[in-house]
Order: sequence, then structure tokens, then C-alpha cells
Amino acid sequence: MSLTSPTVSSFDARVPAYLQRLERAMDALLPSAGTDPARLHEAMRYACEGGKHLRALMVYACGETLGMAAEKLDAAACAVELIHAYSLVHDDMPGMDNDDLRRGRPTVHKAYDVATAILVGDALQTLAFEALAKNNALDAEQKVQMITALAHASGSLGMVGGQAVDMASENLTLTLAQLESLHARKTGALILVTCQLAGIAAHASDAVRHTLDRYGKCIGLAFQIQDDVLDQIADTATLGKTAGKDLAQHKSTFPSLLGLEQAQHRANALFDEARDAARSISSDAEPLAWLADFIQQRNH
Ligand code: GRG
Repeated sequence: MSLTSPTVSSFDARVPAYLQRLERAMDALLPSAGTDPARLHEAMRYACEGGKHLRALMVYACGETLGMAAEKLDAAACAVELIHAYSLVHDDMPGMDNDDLRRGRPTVHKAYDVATAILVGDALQTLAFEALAKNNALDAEQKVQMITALAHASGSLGMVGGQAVDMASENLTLTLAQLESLHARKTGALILVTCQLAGIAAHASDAVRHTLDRYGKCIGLAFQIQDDVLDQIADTATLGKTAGKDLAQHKSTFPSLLGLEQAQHRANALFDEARDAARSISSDAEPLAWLADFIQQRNH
């Protein structure tokens, strides 16, 4: 794992152990590559490899801030990574973004085939809910609450709905409010639910859950603005300034609506607000501050 720390902190020292837990838990959940149907199971594992695992780290960071043992967080960390991996597999396919590369290697439909990629996404999605349902570290009420929250975040009122709105908005110029609403669903909902799952695991009070939601919403939106800013910088560097502008005219992005500098400024303000929310959850919310710093300083 190539995570490098933006600040020296104690959570920073625990990140490798959390990532190792995640890797082990994912390995135990995913059927082995040799299990029939072997090609499907191999492709599911392929789809889950690589990535920064930010969503899983958010589950662990929120949970640790609320005093939770990692055993109670593993299933939720796996579930959000499985939903995320499925969304990327389907997003990359023909009919959606039709991308050849993901995480520096061929997308699932290129490495395997389109039908396999559809099935990989389907199977990863259902595995996410199975992970929560069969987790013995949680009581039945917590499992139902987690399954409900994750289904809501990833379904038509969350991530899938945001993707539908995004596709319907192609070649339209959105208002800032419309763009924020789209991304609150498309990428924000899954990021927000990482905080909610930790709150459920910890039996957190309504007040704490409310503040965790504020943290998650700020991080989700800031993450997306940052993503747009990084894309815009990469496009401009690769295609030249004119081509970069042409691209922005076809798809509303935060830099296309606000300009690059203002978009970065808005993201920074949201990261500050997230750190502020973290401080009001606990005087020792260092894991949440670490994540805000890490995401703010990422360059890919
Ligand atoms: C197709 C159902 C369906 C949903 C797609 C989230 C999403 C909805 C599509 C992803 C498209 C995309 C690249 C959006 C930009 C923000 C984003 C989610 C980037 C990828 O997340 P990272 O950077 O990825 O956390 P890694 O590879 O680190 O896991």
C-alpha cells in the first residue's frame, strides 16, 4: 500500500494495520479464485485490488474516534469497499464511461469481458450486504440498521440515482446547487454512510451522529471538488489549455462553474469545516483530522 502520511500522527501509525485487517477480511469474504465459477471469482478479486481504500479508512477512523474496537468495524469497512468496487466496474463499462484503464491497469470488462463485468458488479454488491448480515460482532438491530443505511446510500436515492442524474445532465450546464446535489448522491452518499455505519456500530447518540453526518457530507463534497480539480489539471496538462476548456464545456464540473482557484478554495473551506465537526465530536478526533488532511493532500 502506497499511502504516505501528510502529517505525523498516531492514526498515521495505525493505518497500515487497518489496511492489513481490511485485506484479510476481504480475502475471507471473497470466494477463492478457484471456486466455481472460477472466472467470475477471479474477476471479482481483480476488481477489488488496488485503490486507496479511503472509504474503509473512514469507517475505521470514525469508529476509533467513537472508541470502537476494530473487530466491530471490519464488516462495514469491507461492505463500503465492495460497493465502491462494484460502482467503479459498472461506471467503466460501455454505456457508461467506457474506460479502458482503472487503477493503472485494464478495466474489468477489458481484462475479462462485458458480461463478466456486469456479473462482477452484481456479485460484489450482494456480497457487501452479506458481509453485514453475517457479521457476528454486531447485534441484530445494528445489522438491520447498517444494511438499511448502506442500501439507501448506494441505491436510486443515493449513488445509483446520482449516476443517473449525471448521465442525464451530459451536455447541460448545471447550476452549482444542481452539481452539488448530483455529487451528494453520486459520490457523497457512500462517503457519508461510512460515518453512519461507524455511528451505528458505536451506538452513538443522535447528537454525535448528527455531527458525524456533517463531517461526512463535508468530506464527500470536498473529495469530489478535489477530484474535479485534479482531473482539470491533468486534462490541461495532457491536452493543452484549449482542449481542457472544450472538455469543461461538455460536462459541468466544479472548476468549470467556479474556476480552478475558487473550486480549490471551496474544497479547502469544506475540509476546514470537516475538521471543525471532528473537533466537536471529540477532543481526540485525530483520526478524522488525519483523514481530512490525507484526502486534502492527495494528488491522485
Ligand atoms: C455505475 C452504479 C454506478 C455508480 C457509479 C461513484 C460512481 C457512481 C462512479 C465513479 C466515477 C468516478 C471516477 C467518480 C469520481 C470520484 C470517485 C468515486 C473516484 C474514485 O474513488 P477513489 O479515488 O478510488 O477513492 P480508488 O481507486 O482509490 O478506490
